[in-house]
Amino acid sequence: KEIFEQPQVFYNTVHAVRESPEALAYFVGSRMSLMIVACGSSYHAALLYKYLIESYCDIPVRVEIGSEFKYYAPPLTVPVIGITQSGETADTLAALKMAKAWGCPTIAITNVVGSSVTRIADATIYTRAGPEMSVAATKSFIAQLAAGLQITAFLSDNTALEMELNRVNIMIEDTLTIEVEDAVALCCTAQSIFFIGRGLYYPVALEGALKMKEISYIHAEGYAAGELKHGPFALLSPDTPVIALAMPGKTYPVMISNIKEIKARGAPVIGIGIAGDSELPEIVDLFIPLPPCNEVAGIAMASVMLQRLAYYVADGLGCDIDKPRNLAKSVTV
Ligand code: F1P
Repeated sequence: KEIFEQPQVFYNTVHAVRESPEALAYFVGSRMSLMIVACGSSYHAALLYKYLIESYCDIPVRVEIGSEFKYYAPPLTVPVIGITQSGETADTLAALKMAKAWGCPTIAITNVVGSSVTRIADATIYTRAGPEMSVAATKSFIAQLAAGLQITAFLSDNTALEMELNRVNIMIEDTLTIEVEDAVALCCTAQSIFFIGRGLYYPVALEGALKMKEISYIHAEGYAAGELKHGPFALLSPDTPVIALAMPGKTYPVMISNIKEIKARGAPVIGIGIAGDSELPEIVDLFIPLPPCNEVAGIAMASVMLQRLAYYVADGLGCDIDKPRNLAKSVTV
């Protein structure tokens, strides 16, 4: 249900952020650099923000894992953004409090009105995912992505990007019915699964792997595609499928060569790309075609596709999808 709500969630969040001029004004004073802190899926959203804001706005962005912030972050007086669906994640709250104590302006991006993070931060931008009951984040991640894209469009004054965002909900809708049965069957028997991507698709791969391990209990790793040769190649085998995001853009040619290297080492590859691609289907074991799209829609569509894959694998293995073992919806201690 929550996966299916995502087209509307994307649309609602883009429009809600557009209507938050006071909170957006906090970003305007921060043209020098930004820091973002978050945990779990929200951390993966933060990595997407870094790629987006650095490439569209030329603003350096540093991203820290909430639980590591206190060890690595030097006192800086840059604006610090905390992304947290629940607004209650202890490590993210602690990081924002530290940032405030250093005199940094703080901005919360959260889904929950009146949550603790809104009382700590100087300004809040709300995502509009609605209540998320499932422990694994799906629609809240897409809402965070929508907010990040709209913030990027605002900061770069990029009306073309803003226009593109008006269509992404339709593109997500088109992703919800694409056939994944064969890929699910391949994953259900896997010992371990690698998810690989490059550029913006690297955080998407990290999030895909997190969804898979959270709800199906299959060991999964997200990797920057070029890093696989620095160790994980040793693990490649016919029992270790690799899910490769080979979407159009500047990372496509090098993804194709990464996939060939993986195939040469005996691992089956599920390629996620664009319908009509003549090269990718020839070199992978299974091809999942997404409708033709640009990069912005592509990251949303690929994220949703990986959520669906994890969902059906977990379902096939009889897992309790909404309440995975050992996990809590928000980690408050
Ligand atoms: C962070 C998070 C979620 C994850 C799980 C535990 O939550 O890691 O991404 O799905 O529910 O917490 P939040 O800070 O975004 O609320």
